[in-house]
Amino acid sequence: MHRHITIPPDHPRAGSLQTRELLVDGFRRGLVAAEGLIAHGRGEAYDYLIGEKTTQQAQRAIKAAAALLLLSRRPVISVNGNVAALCPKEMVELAKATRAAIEVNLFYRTGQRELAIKEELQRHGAKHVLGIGMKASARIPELQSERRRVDPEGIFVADTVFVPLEDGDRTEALARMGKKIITVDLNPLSRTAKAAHITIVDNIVRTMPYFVKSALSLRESKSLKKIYQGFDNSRNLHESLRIIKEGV
Ligand code: PTJ
Repeated sequence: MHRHITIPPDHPRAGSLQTRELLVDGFRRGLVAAEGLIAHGRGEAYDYLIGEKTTQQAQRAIKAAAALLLLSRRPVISVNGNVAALCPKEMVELAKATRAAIEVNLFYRTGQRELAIKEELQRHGAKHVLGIGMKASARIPELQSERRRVDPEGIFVADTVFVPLEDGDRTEALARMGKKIITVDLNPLSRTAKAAHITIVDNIVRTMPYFVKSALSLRESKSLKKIYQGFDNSRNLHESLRIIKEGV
């Protein structure tokens, strides 16, 4: 029997508790890895330090990321268990807004979870989901075992990959393959945060609605290159760290 808790809407930490419930529910539905619950706890700690808001730096990073996806010829959006539990609808909306492909790409890969995530994305309107089963047959060089498998029609041939909440080894390997990397990571000190070209230091729950809106509003823009080229990720990470240290 699963316990269901009702979170009082006036609880001072209602938002954060609701997000936890999404993950726990995602775990019970077979979307989230047990390790994903721990990863979220680490994210929460950084979120607390950053003030649980989408900072101006994060807003700038989101706009640059939307511009880059729109400029790319073969953009791919990578979805893992945590992302599927927290924001499946927005991932599909972003893919549609930027004409990106969606690929399920798991760190703790199991066929069952892959399928559950694919179905969750389809329930939210995804037409075609890459990276499932034998289709994930190409390999990221230098990585070991199951963690290196990617879809030969997706991440393997992508020019830009959006990999939120990603492990450092894989982000670094994808960057070495010459791909432009966009990530969401609340920890500005992580290897993923440093290896990516655009790091959105924000909770993915807040990021995604803003990301979809930005992509939709930039679709006709003539300044995409300017927006993307004006973005400096090391400055972005430096400023995000300063906010954590100094609170402003
Ligand atoms: O579903 P799978 O098998 O692909 O596994 C997914 C996880 C997230 C478990 C896997 O990719 C993993 O172990 O990731 P890491 O190495 O723990 O990195 C996740 C990063 O995301 C950490 O730096 C966290 O601080 C950060 N993070 C966690 N939750 C959030 C977050 N960043 C933004 N928003 C969040 N909600």
